[in-house]
Amino acid sequence: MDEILKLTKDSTPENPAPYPVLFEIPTQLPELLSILDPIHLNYSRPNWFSSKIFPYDKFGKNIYLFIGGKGNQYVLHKDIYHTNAWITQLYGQKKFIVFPHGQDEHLYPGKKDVNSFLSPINVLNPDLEKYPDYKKATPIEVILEPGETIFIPNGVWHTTVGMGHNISFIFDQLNGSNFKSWAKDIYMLKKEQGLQMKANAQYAFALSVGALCKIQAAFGRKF
Ligand SMILES: O=C(O)CCC(=O)C(=O)O
Ligand SMILES: [Fe+2]
Repeated sequence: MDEILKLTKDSTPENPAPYPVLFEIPTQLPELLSILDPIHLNYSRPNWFSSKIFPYDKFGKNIYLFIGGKGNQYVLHKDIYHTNAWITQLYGQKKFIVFPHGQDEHLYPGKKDVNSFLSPINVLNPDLEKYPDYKKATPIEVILEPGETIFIPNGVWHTTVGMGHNISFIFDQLNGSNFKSWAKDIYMLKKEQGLQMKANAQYAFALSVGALCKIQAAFGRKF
């Protein structure tokens, strides 16, 4: 941790630290969990991922600590599995560049599989000869300050740029609003890799856990 904090503190746009440096909090930094209680911070409910039936680090259920520095840049992407993301800035500033829905054709996503969630465009220096339609894209930029949270709805393209040394707390959300897209991704990602049996098994898992969460919610469980 000391080494990572030093590397990210010394990061410059010309010589950026490796990014992202991330920790899966429940497994790698469990001592933080008592400080981050409740995880949902009272603003992100219901979240079916709060159920133990979903394993960590699978199917989009993540609770991360991200550490970055000045000039660190994330890839332009939309979150895999159509999860919603809640990102809270704990320390330092990070710029978010977000593309409201309906701009996919300006962002040149990959054709299939995981690549369809990734764009080749460097938003700080777009290659307009190669990607001319990017000119039509209309991003929104916002600098997240310590103590602020940004909500990235599922399917929204986004990326980040570190303004200086910074730490963020990130978790994903699944509920009735994105369940169908989540289940479809769980199926399609395996199918497009040619793993039909695995796709079927994962889809069966997705439908069962979705049905279970809906039933439990009907019986009053607060996710
Ligand atoms: O905080 C960042 O740099 C980006 C995080 C993000 O978009 C993600 O984890 O999906
Ligand atoms: Fe993301």
